[in-house]
Amino acid sequence: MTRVQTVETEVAIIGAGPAGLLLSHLLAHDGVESVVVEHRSRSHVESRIRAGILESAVVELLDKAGLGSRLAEEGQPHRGIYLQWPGHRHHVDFVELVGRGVHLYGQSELQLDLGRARDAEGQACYYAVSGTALHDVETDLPSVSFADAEGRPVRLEARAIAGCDGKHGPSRQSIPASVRSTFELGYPFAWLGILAAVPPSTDELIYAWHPEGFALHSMRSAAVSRLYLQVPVGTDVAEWSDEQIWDALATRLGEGQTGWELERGPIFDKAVLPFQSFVMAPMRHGRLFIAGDAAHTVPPTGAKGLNLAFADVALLAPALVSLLRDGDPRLADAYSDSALRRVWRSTYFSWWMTTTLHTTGDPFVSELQRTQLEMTVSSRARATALAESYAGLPIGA
Ligand code: FAS
Ligand code: PHB
Repeated sequence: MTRVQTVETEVAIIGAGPAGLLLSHLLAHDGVESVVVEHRSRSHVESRIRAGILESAVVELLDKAGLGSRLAEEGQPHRGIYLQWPGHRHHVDFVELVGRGVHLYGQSELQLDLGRARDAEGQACYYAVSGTALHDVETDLPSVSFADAEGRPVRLEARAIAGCDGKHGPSRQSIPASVRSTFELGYPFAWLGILAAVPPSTDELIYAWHPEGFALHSMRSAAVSRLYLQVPVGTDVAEWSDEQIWDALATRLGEGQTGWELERGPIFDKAVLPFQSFVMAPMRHGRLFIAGDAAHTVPPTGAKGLNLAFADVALLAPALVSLLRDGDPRLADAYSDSALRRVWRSTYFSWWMTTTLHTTGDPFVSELQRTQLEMTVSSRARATALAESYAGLPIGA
């Protein structure tokens, strides 16, 4: 019978994604120790292609935490976005409207920065674990058990558990069903996303409504474009040849855009990204605190998923420091309500962007969508509301 190795720490963090690693970093800077437990390999976690847009408050948070140097060098500041429909393209200038923009910086780059920062501070992190289970979350001495990469049983004894394990992790289920409320909204479409070795055909993101379906032109660098197109739910990426993808993108982004052409190039990554909106409340039960996709997921149209995860952590870190270092439970008691206020605002904005820009095939809805877009680009008040939500509110607002 293999002896169980017992490890003691203050905070057991489940998940080495952006939420888990940022939380360990912020806790360490305030003298609270943590151990991170991750069930995928480090190379897998760092290779995932995901988000690209960072709100200005998140950029400030990362910079203040000493994580902003590569972001400052390689991240691209964007003033705003283009909203378009056939024959119309309008730039919404967030900086002019609300005094702040966004940064374009791939989540995979951020994951590398976070991993290196944690290495430099000797962060304890178990990768490639299995059988993660949470215990005694309603007591002051909760624990997490798992088998390490070599299959050896480990029990992590802590004073709090942070569930940063994404939408498929075990933390969510560790809040009793009698306590837990879940809210879910499905969408009848998904995105087919590509990475292509071709310079972007635009300086800032283009969100395009088109009768054949939505398209988004984003980017990762001066040499790599990131593009998405609306596809039916359940689409298999193998159904789309590279030529069909480029043809659809060229139509949806280019129709009626005189003098503009979409540059094509070799596609080196493509995947179908499902759409779902999900919120779980509360985001705290006893000594279990949930952050990031473990508590909520939003469709990517509003570029909110990653930003919400960081906003949760920006609230959770000081709450845990106050509770565990200073014995003051007030921020921890307020964490769930404070986090959920921003979660629902971002969920609403993601729903608004998604339902405004994705075609349903219903001509009546198409007229409403086109009108919504026209009103947004022709009314300063409406454009300001969009800018405020997309560029993001101050964290804690
Ligand atoms: P994550 O899911 O990133 O991390 C959770 C971690 O927990 C993972 O590493 C997982 O392996 C680990 N874990 C799970 N179960 C575990 C267990 N039992 N034991 C131990 N560890 C466990 N957001 C945007 O803003 N824009 C986008 O374009 C965008 N595109 C996306 C594309 C895809 C395919 C996906 C899945 C998400 C996308 N998102 C996007 C959202 C995404 O960026 C998330 O919001 C962000 O990764 C959330 O970070 P975390 O909460 O840390 O969760
Ligand atoms: C991206 O660059 O991956 C991206 C940008 C904006 C979105 C979604 C994804 O709304």
